[in-house]
Parts: sequence; C-alpha cells; structure tokens
Amino acid sequence: MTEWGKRGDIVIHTDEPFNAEAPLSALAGPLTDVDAFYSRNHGPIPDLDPATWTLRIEGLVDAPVTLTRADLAQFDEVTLAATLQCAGNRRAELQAFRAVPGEAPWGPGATSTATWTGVRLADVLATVGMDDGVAHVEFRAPDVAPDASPPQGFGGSIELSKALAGEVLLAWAMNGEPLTRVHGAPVRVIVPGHIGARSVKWVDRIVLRRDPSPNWFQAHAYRLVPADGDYARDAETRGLALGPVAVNAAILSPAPGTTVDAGPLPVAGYAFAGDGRGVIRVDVSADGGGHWVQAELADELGPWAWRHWTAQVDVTAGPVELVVRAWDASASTGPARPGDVWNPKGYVNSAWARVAVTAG
Ligand SMILES: Nc1nc2c(c(=O)[nH]1)N[C@H]1C(S)=C(S)[C@@H](COP(=O)(O)O)O[C@H]1N2
Ligand SMILES: [Mo]
Repeated sequence: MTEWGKRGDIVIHTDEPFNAEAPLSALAGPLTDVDAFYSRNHGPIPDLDPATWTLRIEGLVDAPVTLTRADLAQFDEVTLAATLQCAGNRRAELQAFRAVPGEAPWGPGATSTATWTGVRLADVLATVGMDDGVAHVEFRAPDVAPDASPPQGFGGSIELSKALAGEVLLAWAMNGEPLTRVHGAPVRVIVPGHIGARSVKWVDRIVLRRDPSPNWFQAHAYRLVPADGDYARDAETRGLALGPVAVNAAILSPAPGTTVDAGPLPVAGYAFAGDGRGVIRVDVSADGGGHWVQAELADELGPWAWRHWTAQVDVTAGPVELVVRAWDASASTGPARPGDVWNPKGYVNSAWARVAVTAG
C-alpha cells in the first residue's frame, strides 16, 4: 500500500497534491478496483466528518436549503456504472509532439470505472424552488487549490439540462464501498460522460446560476485553447469550456516497447465515448493505420461506461506500430495524430492511440 490506500504499482505523478494514475494492468477489467483507481487532486485532501457535513443549495432559489447526509438518504438510492476520465488522460502523447510545461505527463491510466451509489441530483433539485432564469448548476468544494489564481476552493458547473438528466449523482459509495477520503467522502458529484473535473469531490455547496461558474477551474482552467494561443492570456477569451468527453481509445496490451512473437497477436484495450454516445466500433491496425481489423467489443456496462475490446492482428518480424481508433454513435472518431489535437494545456487527447513493439 502507498498513500491514500492505493496499491504499490499505482503511477504517482505528484505526492502533493496527490496525483496518480492506474497501472494499465489494473484497467483490464470492466470495473477498476478502488485501490488502483486513478486520483486527481488540485489541493490538500480534506478530512470531512459525515456527521457534521452539510450540503447547501443556494443561488437563484426561493430560499436556500441545507441538507445533511441523513436528509440525502431520504431520496431514492440509485447505482450506476460510470467511467471518470481526466481531461489530461493521455497527455504524454501530446507532450511527445510538443511540450506542455507544468502539466503532469499522464498516460492512458487517468481514467477508471466504478459503480457509484447515491441519489439523483435531479431528485434533490426537484425539491428546491428554482427561479426561471437558472441555466447552470455549480458545485463547490472546500479544498483550496494553490495553483488557482487567486487560490480558491475547487469548483465547476454543468448545464441545467445535464443536471436534470437523471444520471448525475450525489454519490457516497464506489464499487459498493463507502467513498474513501481521496475520492471525495462523504459525498461527491458524479457527472457521467463529462471530463472528470466536473465530478466535484467533497461537495458542500450547489449554486443555481444564470451563467457558468466563475470558479477558476471552470472560467480559466479546463479550457481548450487554440494551438497558437497563449494559455495564460487566452484561456478566458479564446478557450472553450470542456464538457462531454470526445470518443477515444487506448491499448492496454501489449505494452509499449515489448517484444512479441511474430504471427497472430492479441491486442486489448478500452474505448470511451462521452455523454452516453456509446462506442459502436473499434478498429485495430498492425501497420500504422494502413489496414484495419474490427475488434470484438465486450458487453456494455451501460451508456456511461467505457467499452473494452480485443482484436487479433498478424505481425511479421521487425518493428510494428499498433494503432487503435474507436467510433461513437455519431460515427465520429478521433484524428490520426496527437499533433492534430495538440493544445496549450494538453487536454482531451482523442487521437488514435499508437503502441510500438518489436515482433521477433
Ligand atoms: N473538490 C475537488 N473535486 C475534484 C478535483 C479536485 O481537485 N477537488 N479534481 C477533479 C478532477 S480534475 C478529476 S479528473 C476527478 C478525479 O476524481 P478521482 O480522484 O476520484 O479519480 O475529480 C475531480 N473533482
Ligand atoms: Mo481531471
């Protein structure tokens, strides 16, 4: 065990704040064990007492409401499988194209899947007298992030339509176990299909608003700035706020740089399409993208989770470039090269994933 109950082979990028990605071997199953689930934090991990924790709902409401953990338990309990994917997942491939200074070189392990148990945000909001002008729902947490300017608690917002869609949860359990501190205990938001940053941990305040959250992590960070832009200068003016995750895929085995037998080679990985679009096809190539075979898709875990896939390709002795691309229900796939989607903070790498091996 390492910090925060994580297993020894988790890949730690920084200790403070704690940022660690899942070892690829831990991502082969449909659900990710909690001790291998990636964790992304912008500040110190709060230690909140569930007995005194409250959730205040305010903003454009008739009257603010304060709920305890016991109040939340009065709503219908639901459990759903959802993949969390950090906007920085697979940033290292973007950094190999062009530097992204000051940002962790996440591999394909900044994503994981669990079942989440809690209550629907929609059910809770239905009990609050909401003004007509509400268009965004903001979540706030008490962990103060030193990298924000000025330093402030973590937060973000989603559109009201998403908040009311039924899949957005206030969750207190993960894979059937009480949420651990590092994953947001006692209660966190789960926004399935959107970048991980919107799934605010340790949530203690919900603000109903006309406009998106002014929180630094919504208004400045987690924005897609054009490749020729300067992040500090352009994030708020030319940056697009990230929301639903673009369709993407990664190869979990074979591992990069390994030697494999010439002949039939099994290749396996995951694919994910945000906002419930679903992965409908996965193509795998053993010649850098010249020819493709269709992978076999594992059973669906539901609209909010990744889809595992396996394929068999034939490789001849020598260097081999394995490539994977996934297609979603809108018949979209990512671009061929990371350079096609490179952006100043290295977010949402949706390029085809490539793994170089040697066949011997
Ligand atoms: N309060 C709070 N919530 C947060 C964060 C944070 O730093 N503070 N990080 C966000 C980001 S960027 C991601 S990717 C996910 C990671 O969730 P996990 O640590 O449970 O895997 O939490 C999100 N929620
Ligand atoms: Mo993230």
